[in-house]
Amino acid sequence: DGPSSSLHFKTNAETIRENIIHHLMSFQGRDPERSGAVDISKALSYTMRDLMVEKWIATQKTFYAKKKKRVYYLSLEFLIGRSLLNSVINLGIMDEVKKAVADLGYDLSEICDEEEDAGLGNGGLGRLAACFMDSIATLKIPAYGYGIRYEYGLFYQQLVDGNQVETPDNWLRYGTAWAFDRRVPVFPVKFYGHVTTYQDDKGNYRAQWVNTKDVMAMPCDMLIPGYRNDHVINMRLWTARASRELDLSYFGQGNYIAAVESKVSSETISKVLYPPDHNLAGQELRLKQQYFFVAATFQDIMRRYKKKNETFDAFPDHVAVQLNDTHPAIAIPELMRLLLDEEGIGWEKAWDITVRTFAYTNHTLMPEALERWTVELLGKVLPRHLQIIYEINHRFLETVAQKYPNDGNKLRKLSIIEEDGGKKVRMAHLAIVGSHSVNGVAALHTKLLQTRLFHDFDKFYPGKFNSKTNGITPRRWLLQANPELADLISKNLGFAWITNLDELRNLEAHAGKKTFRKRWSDIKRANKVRLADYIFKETQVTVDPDSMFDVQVKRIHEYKRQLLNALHLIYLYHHILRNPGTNVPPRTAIFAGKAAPSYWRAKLIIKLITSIAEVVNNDPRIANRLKVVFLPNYNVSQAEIIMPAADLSEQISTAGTEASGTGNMKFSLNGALTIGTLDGANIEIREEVGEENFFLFGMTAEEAEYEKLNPSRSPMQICEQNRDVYNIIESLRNGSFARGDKALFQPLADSLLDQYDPYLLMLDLESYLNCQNKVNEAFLDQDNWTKMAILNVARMGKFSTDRTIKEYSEEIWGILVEEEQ
Ligand code: DL6
Repeated sequence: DGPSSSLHFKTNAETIRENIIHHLMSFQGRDPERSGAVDISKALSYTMRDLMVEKWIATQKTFYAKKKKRVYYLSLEFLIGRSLLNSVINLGIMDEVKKAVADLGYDLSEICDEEEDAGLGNGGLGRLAACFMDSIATLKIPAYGYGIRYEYGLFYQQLVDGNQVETPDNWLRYGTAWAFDRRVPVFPVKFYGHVTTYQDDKGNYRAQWVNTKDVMAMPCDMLIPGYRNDHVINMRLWTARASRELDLSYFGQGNYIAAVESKVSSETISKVLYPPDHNLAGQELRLKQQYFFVAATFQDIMRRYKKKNETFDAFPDHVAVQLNDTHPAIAIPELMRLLLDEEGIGWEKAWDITVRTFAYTNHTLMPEALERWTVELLGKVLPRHLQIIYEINHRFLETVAQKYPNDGNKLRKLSIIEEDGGKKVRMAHLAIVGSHSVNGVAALHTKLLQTRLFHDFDKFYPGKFNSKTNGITPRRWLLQANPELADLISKNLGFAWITNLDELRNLEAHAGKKTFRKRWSDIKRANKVRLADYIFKETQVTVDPDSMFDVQVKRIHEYKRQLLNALHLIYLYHHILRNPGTNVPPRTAIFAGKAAPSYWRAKLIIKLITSIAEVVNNDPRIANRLKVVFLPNYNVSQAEIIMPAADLSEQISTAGTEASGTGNMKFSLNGALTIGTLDGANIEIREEVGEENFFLFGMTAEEAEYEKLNPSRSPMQICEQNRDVYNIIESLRNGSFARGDKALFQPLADSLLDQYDPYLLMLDLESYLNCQNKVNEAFLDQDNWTKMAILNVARMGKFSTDRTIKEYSEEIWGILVEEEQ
């Protein structure tokens, strides 16, 4: 843990302390004697940023000097969380910083807790992008992240009478130390207007997009340090600014208020992150956000490219663009527009350059999440792009018709334009046609993309589809979140696992040692005590650290089946009441997660869970053998407390619905055992950890698909055949959990009894209940449970984003990752 080299001040505890004091006084105007944790937190963050700047400048120079190709990772979401502790760890100066902070009278964890989360993402997709940035920096890949600097991140969730209430997440209220707001380069972004043509000096007709309303994009740079490698990469997030401070035309009319209104309206573009996840927002502002960051990013890419190149022939050899879902897919017609209209390149050549530049990652199998913009809206906001999309589609459908003559159905299925029910642009089709690579995020997900959602495309473009199983960064999700466990591992295996997660395999040899298991379970218990304290602080519920911590944390969505988990808790409640002598181990069921504000059914599921908690936690007959907790406002820093403390990880989505999941990996890497279905990356986790160390239940994706069409049993029949199941459903209908209100949870009971439940809860329920019984039995043998937990951790090497990013880099971006010596 020695101090880092090549810094512009020596990083020992004393200089760090001096720098903190310097920042306190010179930038915050605070008296060090009277400063509190908030002030110190900010001053320490600025000190860390100072340390990163020099490395960051040096890193950018290495890109210019030797690396040919750069990667641009375009994402509308980066769910970063906190950065302070991460930067201390990645800079490798933990001991020095701890001492500097202690000399000022504080504990580092207390200082780190003052930082606001940067919640610039909804869930898995945004958090994956943040983990990718860490691995890209650690592997020294010449890449940049590009996105939007939302003024308001994902909403803040409160629980009022057990119901979700949203309030704005004003994370920039007191500024952030991690971002540099820059004045250059600033780029105009055009909207609306119309398209004319003119003849250029070579006599060719060129399109011109005129009479537009422009908004300026200002860059804000966030520094992302690699793990102890002196490498710092850049994430450029754009802020919208009015193109002129005030629109002067209004002044002519003497209308000052209208001038200010017009400024505010331009600047709303980067105001707020859209909260629906797995659902299409469809609003004009969302489309404008997408084009805004894409257009600014491409002006930046072009600026950088043109510094070194005269023509565009080599563009795809210098530029790789990864589209994180279809949110940035408007980049495809945008690059075409720049090449055709601004650079005067012919269509074929421009198209060849475009396709070789782009690669697209799909993150969902939910049909309702696939983006479709109405032709009307797209034509209004981006008229030139609509023309280009039509032309792309026209030429694409010609090639389809060549391959499948006289097959109108094929044309209809593959077309970028959906014709029925009002014309719409299918952004996923545009992304597939305009990219040279399309990847899913786990093996099953990719297979289902190829066989179901995009079957015709897979046939049409053999070899274009490929799989890149997601991962998580071990720096944040083990080293930072679970320092005691990380320490135990490092003491036994050395430090190599931090950048080569496969090294964890060597833990297997320790799983058989009693003293090692004892140390392991002591650490788990300490993490559970920490979570229990946090739960008490947030909810005033006391939980027993010796009970099984059974955790489901993720966005609330029907397909993720928090309701199935709730049904099991009702079963357990009934079971304990009926069998006071039963030897089921005490259990604490912990939930957290946000529901999209307009997703009423998801919100009703939250209400059900909080209502079960109210009944169960206050029933003296239960005598603390079951507790239910819903933690409000799930975010990255809360996840860092939860993951290390879990015994059981609930990964129970209907098979064939969850693209990958990454929470499943975080839990397993922290020594929780999984109860799960054969869905997403669960399948690969089970393959790695061994089926004997995984609690499997439920249908396969094939069976689920078949059951949806040909149900073997109706929910009613299941109720009739199984008394326990009947009692569970009945308690939803008779108001037991709703203070007697029979109507409250009726919609949930109805959905369960509905013949057409797309998520098949009832068909998986018995298998789930049986599997939970096996979990109970297994938990009674604590020593064996610990052995299984150790083996889980030992076999998680595959799920590092270092592996994922290496695959993207070498197989999609064409950049070899240098092995560090
Ligand atoms: O790939 C990251 C993550 C997956 O692990 C989850 O399984 C998947 O649900 C999530 N997808 C989204 C989709 N949003 N949209 N569109 O968040 O991606």
